[in-house]
Amino acid sequence: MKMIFRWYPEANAIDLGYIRQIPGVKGIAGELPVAVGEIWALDDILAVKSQVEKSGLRLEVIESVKVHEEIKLGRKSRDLYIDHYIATIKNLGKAGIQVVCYDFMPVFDWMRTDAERLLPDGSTALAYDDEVVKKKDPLDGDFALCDWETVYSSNELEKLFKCYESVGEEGLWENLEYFLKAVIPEAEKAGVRMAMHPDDPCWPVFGLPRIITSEENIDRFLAIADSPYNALTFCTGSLGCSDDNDLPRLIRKYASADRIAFGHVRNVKRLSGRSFEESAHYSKAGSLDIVEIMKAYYDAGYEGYIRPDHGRRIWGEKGGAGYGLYDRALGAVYLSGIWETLEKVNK
Ligand code: CS2
Ligand code: MN
Repeated sequence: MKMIFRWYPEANAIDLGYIRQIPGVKGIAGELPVAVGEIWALDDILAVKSQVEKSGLRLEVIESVKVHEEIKLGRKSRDLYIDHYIATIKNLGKAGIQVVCYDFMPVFDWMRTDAERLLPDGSTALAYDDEVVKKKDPLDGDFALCDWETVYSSNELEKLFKCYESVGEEGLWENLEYFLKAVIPEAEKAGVRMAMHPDDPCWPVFGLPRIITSEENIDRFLAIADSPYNALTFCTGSLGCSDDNDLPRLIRKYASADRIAFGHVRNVKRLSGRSFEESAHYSKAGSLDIVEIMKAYYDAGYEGYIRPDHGRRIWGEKGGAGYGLYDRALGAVYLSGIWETLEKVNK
């Protein structure tokens, strides 16, 4: 298992030197500030890579290369954006990148109703309240945490929502298949494993289809291109929003078949109905058994990348919701500690 840490190269980026000080962390999952749909230039990738390497860390994983909405909608211009996507993957391969995390969620990525839910210990975390979502008209905006609100005007959003109505779930599957049939053979040649991130949360939100949500659907996704280059970013926090997903069993199943290229390990506390809040990584803080999760990776002989996922805001830290330094660092060390214990007791 190779422990890494997500890092964004932004103006107030977390100091790479600090990340290097987290015991056990060997590299980062990085990205470039390139607009969705544009080609990532090889020189720009190499520049970030050398910046990371100067700090004593490795850059072998990219999170993420976003898929253009035209591809997910299956519109005419998708071929152009797929060509751009492939060009990016080729450049990443040339730079020695091993894994690319991406997702296929329509319109927006992870969805929460609350960016600063106060937890009993005084920390704050991201939370999702199903009652709020049910009552909400997404076009009213005012969700604490959605990129999509700032990326699209409400007019554009309205049009997008309409378009997805006619695409529906089966249409989204067809568009995914079209994308994978074009991209996976090229990713194979480039030596880059494509690692699909599940939908977060793992159910349709605001009537938009979401398909990477369950064992049945993950099986269907993996069968579209039966190759280790068509793989998963197995995110326990996303799939763990629903207790229908037996995470340790799924990890054993997909890791032993070599279909997990990247693991996101974090905890989530399921509340009533479909509501949940993010918690510390520590098992007792949430609903997931993190030891069983790490044991499943260990037993499957997993040699891929793992990172802690969203953290709470603790110790007065400000900035990036879910992506501060402190709580994610605690998560990384906790996961490495479990792994070290498994190695020792199994010697
Ligand atoms: C998220 C996502 O849960 C997560 O890991 O932070 O934003 C994830 O990086 C994307 O869905 C991948 O495309
Ligand atoms: Mn994740």
